[in-house]
Amino acid sequence: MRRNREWMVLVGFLWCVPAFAATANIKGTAEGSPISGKAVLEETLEGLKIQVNFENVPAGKHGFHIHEKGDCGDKGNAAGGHFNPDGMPHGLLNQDGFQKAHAGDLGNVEIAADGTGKVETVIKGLTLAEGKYGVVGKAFILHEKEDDFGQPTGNAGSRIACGVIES
Ligand SMILES: [Cu+2]
Ligand SMILES: [Zn+2]
Repeated sequence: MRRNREWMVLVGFLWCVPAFAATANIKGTAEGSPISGKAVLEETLEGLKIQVNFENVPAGKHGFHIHEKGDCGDKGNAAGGHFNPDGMPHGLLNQDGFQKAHAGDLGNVEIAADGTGKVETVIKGLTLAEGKYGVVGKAFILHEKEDDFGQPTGNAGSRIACGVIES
């Protein structure tokens, strides 16, 4: 019996091995919007590496977050609020940590005059595995305006692009 149980634990463990990489295809929410973003997420020893390459975005700073629902309908509004499993105030996750920011608070993306911009960050604690801090099945949202880190969600305005995180 004991041996049987160990075997089941092993199978269970293999079943739960997290996806190693995930992607999101970010698209403009407005009809005919040229905005696009390709996101790649990878588990690393330092944390979850998130890389996004944006194209055709208006120049300047734009708030960029993970929102709680993987649904880009209704101009991105169906994605719900910021991913916030701990019920914390809005902040900047990499600086403030999980006890002082939403788990989806990635800050701002700076877009150059040619409409391109990049996100390259590693966030300790977020994961592609299931569970409280799992981001697969949630959505990236790019906002119209800069995230000024004010409450409750950074005053970043409407949702100009959205993409569901898929493993
Ligand atoms: Cu947002
Ligand atoms: Zn937030």
